[in-house]
Amino acid sequence: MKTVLITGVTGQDGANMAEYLLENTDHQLVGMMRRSSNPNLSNCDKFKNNKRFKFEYGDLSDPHSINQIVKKVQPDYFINFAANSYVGCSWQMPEQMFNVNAIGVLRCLEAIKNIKPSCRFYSAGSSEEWGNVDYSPQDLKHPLKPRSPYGASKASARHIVKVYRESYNIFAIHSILFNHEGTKRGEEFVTRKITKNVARIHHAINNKEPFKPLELGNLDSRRDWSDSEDFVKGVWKMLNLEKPKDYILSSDETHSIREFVEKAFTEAGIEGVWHGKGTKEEYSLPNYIMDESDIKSSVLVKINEKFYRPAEVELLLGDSSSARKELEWEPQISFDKLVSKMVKFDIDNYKN
Ligand code: NDP
Ligand code: GDR
Repeated sequence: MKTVLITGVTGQDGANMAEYLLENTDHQLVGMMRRSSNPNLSNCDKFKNNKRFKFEYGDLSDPHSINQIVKKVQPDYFINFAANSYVGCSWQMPEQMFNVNAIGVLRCLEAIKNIKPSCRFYSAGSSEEWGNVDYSPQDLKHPLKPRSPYGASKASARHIVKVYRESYNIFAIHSILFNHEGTKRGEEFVTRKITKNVARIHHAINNKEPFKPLELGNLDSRRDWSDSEDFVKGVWKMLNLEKPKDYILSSDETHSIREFVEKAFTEAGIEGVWHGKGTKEEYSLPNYIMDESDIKSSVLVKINEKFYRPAEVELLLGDSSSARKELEWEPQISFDKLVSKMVKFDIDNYKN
């Protein structure tokens, strides 16, 4: 019986990985969670009481906790999905970003080297490491050009994983993951923010109530979006390779935030029109006016400059051909299906 240690198990990918492994392997799972004043375990509902799963407290910023868990659990696999993963806040807390996302990875590697060197380690890298891209689609030869403290922290993690792999012969991977979403996605990320707000506005329209618009920042950046449930399968394949090798997981398609907005509203049966320019641009219902004095209730989306970033990654588009060929990995959920799944879930689970 093998043991898999998953950090970030309360987040999107950690929870999807736990569900996938409980269903498809007979391994024991240990999920590391942070101490918090009011824990949110909603992503862990399906497995938190499973006999093959248990939680351990730990924090990537605390080397003692990482060492103690590795000593206690003696993991065969260590999947590090823990991070401060929100690019948008990384300018507000750059040092914390580096402490958790970069030095945190170093702490995991040190614990493995000193306590369980045969353990296979996975670290989640990001397309944000490429940032201001030179060419598309991006492959593993693309230079590291991060645009945010988050991207820079992940680029540092990339280097240290490679150093430990080459210096100590540790099975350690830092693959590049492009954006991936789903119904466990945090609400500060643009896709989930959109689908949650589409559900809110859908509810209001159905009940003939006024509604406030969804406020967004840059609508024209482009992302390569996939489903997190597809990605955890690819990560598990990487961890079971004969030799460690980094790969890219991506959909190999790119779409703008604007396209995501349109598709999400259309999915809910709401058709809007764009008008205005720059920060005055709006997406509105052409004919939805509660009464003449309430014309504003027809605005579905407006721009709020507070969601602009100090430096933006304008375009991401991955080349996952190596993963598709060598891992025989292929994403099952298309962009359209992803938007549809998220909108449907948020409408079905809408609470006023
Ligand atoms: P989430 O933000 O959903 O989850 C992050 C997890 O990390 C949460 O469980 C969180 O715990 C935990 N965490 C945060 N800080 C610490 C800490 N100091 N010590 C221990 N745990 C901590 O991220 P995702 O699941 O979306 O992403 C997983 C990984 O993949 C991350 O490393 C992310 O940077 C990377 N990635 C994600 C992409 C995506 O599009 N989703 C794309 C590329 C890379 P808590 O619940 O307590 O906050
Ligand atoms: P990203 O995801 O920065 O790509 O990082 P996010 O969803 O936060 O932003 C995507 C794009 O949307 C634009 N945007 C907004 N973003 C947010 N969050 N909120 C808004 O209101 C808004 N309006 C426009 C952003 O400017 C950006 O261009 C995600 C994370 O999961 C990282 O952890 C991961 O490494 C990368 O994907 C790959």
